[in-house]
Amino acid sequence: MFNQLQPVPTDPILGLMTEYKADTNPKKVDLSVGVYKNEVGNTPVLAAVKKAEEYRFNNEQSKAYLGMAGDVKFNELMTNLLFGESDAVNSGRVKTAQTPGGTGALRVAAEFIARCNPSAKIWVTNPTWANHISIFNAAGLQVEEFPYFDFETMGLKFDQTIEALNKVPSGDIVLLHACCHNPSGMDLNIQQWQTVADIAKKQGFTILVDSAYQGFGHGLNEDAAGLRLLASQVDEMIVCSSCSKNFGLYRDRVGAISILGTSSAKAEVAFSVILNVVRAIYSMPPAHGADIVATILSSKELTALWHTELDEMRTRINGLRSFVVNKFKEKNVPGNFDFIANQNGMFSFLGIDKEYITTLKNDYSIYIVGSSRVSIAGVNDSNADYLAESLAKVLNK
Ligand code: PLP
Ligand code: TYF
Repeated sequence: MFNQLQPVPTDPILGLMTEYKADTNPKKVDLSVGVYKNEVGNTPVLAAVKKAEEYRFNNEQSKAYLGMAGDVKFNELMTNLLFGESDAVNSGRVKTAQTPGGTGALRVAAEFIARCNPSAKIWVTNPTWANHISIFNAAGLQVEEFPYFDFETMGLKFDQTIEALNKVPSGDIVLLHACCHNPSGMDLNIQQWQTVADIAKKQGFTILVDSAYQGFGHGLNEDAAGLRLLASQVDEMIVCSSCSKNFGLYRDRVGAISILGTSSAKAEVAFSVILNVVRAIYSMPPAHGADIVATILSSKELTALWHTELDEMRTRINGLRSFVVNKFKEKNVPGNFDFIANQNGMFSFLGIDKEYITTLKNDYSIYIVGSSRVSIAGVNDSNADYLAESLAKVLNK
């Protein structure tokens, strides 16, 4: 049965992560996977998480099954974190289910969309996180791209975005990144969110917001402003969220799917379909990580500690953005990289050709995704000179 199988290439980002780990060069630099790193290149467990884990260790009463929606308290707290003070939430139009990570949320969303409309097309930004395409294809849905990032200006091509969205029909889905767009770092401003909301209402398509970096751009509320604007104006939407980055719970697999329905009753029906999808994939999500998030968000003291730690991560990344631009100038890296300082979250494109990226990996042990996407958090005081000098050498050759 297995004999006719052909090997499938690994995920290009996770594959680089493995190659980096195996590299013995002491000067190696990892700018590949989107994992926050501190000044010494580590990804420590947050202190708020450690405290919540200690509390859980001492207070956990049972490991009996939870339901398909997972931890009810977590779901309520995540709804509030995402949607804030909202009429949609207050009127019972939002329902949230805990999922195994943001990826799990997206996979459940894909199956849910296929139940709603098996011929729905999923419109994604060009470019987008490569896994988006795999996830929706895996549910049998067709994925189409709309123009978003402009490699000429290293900014948005919003005129073309509008033009394309004006042709998306009712019954299709438009997938937007809530903030910290992966891979470009270029986000919509609030006027642009409003423009998209107006087009969605006119055309009748449904928006799916992927929120994987809330708190990493400008702040918890600021980073949810676009999705909150939509929730206050559209009839229906889907939100997939991840606690991997903002709670540093990557391997614990914590996320959620939220749906906004036209009424509380309609949302209830849609939610029953979501739970049915969940039942046929994994029955119910793992408890640990969601309990940690719920413990943090229901304690004033732990929430304050988490805010401090999240602010620290965001401030470090934003500081690194200007630091990198200045370092590249100081070391005479050819080209203008000023745009890096104005983008959000973990990622930016360097906009350099693939051959340079291969040389940087093979000759300098500097790991960058083939698209030229760099994860800014991988830069620190100890490797910045080496990175900029190597880049200058390679690009000047
Ligand atoms: N969506 C985007 C845009 C991402 O960058 C990621 C990756 O971290 C995810 C979703 C999924 O996150 P996870 O499954 O690790 O929670
Ligand atoms: O884009 C990234 O680097 C993160 C991490 O299959 C990631 O989103 C990458 C690939 C993947 C899962 C997570």
